[in-house]
Amino acid sequence: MSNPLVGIVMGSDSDWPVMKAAAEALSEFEVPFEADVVSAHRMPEEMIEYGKRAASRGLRAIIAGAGGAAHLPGMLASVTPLPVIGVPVPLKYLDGMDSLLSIVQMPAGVPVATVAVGGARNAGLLAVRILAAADEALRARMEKFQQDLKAQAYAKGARLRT
Ligand code: RP5
Repeated sequence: MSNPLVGIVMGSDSDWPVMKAAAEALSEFEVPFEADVVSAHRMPEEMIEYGKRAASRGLRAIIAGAGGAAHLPGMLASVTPLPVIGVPVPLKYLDGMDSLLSIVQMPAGVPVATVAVGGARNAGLLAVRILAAADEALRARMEKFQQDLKAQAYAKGARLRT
């Protein structure tokens, strides 16, 4: 995809079944993105390089997902000025609590916007909102999306009543 505005990174390709929901959300809003495996533990130098170069390459936000000892979002946030959205990926044990706590408990001064365990779709939508803050057309699309959500909720309620 040319000129990506959002970088989706994950610790392993095994995270993709969860992380692809972020890509789908960005695609719905036609936001260009890139998706890569950048492991904090298995390729630390490359991970730091990715974070350092992200802003100058034109990215405007990073979505980082990892499971277990999930250090990727926080480490990226420590080397980039861009907003970093962390996605806790649930693994076989501990229901993703390990990943959630690894990502959410950042020290003051190094923020990571953490979504729910497995919440990659919301990570994608949050990235859209970040971009929409300075993009009127994108903001209008987000408002339409929100109106549609409300209409769907009403329709479901109406089904219960009939
Ligand atoms: C984490 O280890 C990755 O983010 C992934 O969630 C987990 C397991 O990775 P694999 O062993 O499946 O490659 O760093």
